[in-house]
Amino acid sequence: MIDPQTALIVVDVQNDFCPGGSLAVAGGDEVVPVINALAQRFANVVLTQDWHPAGHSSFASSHLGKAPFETVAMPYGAQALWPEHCVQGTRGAEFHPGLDLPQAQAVVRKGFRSEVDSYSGFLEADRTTRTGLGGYLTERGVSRVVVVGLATDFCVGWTAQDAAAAGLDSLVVEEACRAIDHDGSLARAWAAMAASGVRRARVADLPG
Ligand code: VGL
Ligand code: ZN
Repeated sequence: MIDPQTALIVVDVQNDFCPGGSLAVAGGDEVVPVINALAQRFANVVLTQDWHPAGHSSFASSHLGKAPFETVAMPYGAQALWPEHCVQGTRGAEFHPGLDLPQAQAVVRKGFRSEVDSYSGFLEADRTTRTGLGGYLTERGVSRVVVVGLATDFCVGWTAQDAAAAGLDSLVVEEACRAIDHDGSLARAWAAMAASGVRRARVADLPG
């Protein structure tokens, strides 16, 4: 068993990010058995869930003349636009049915404010509004996180970087993640994670 000061953060393993979903990540469903097995070794498991209202500002369909993967200027900076995904209460927003984590202790929803996106499980895209996950982990005595899920180059990467910025030891397990990889976004994300002090590991490198 991995020590109780470490938490596994399972990011956005939801139907819309898996094959057949509206923002499908190639091989997204392949992380499910890897995460199920890995999670058995953790005393603390937390999930994030992308959870957008209909008409969310990160949807291309909310901006006249814009297509998915274009960007738009938001008050907090450039926002990438996506197909409609993870709309609150829809099947696409549900966790993948194969995800078997009854032991998970908390689910942190994010992206639920119409005008602000949130790739990170800690800090929304305005880089000011906190989700509460940092406080939750600190109160629980967690000082290390292992981040897995979808997608490596967006929600996993931002979550892992914000964990490091919050002073947590932050590690991403590469074969428990899959990427969108649009326009070099995956290489950029790994570089940004490395620069932020996020460690990159494989399942075999983990203790316990
Ligand atoms: C994500 C794009 C938009 C993710 C969420 O989970 O990586 N990517 N919303
Ligand atoms: Zn989203």
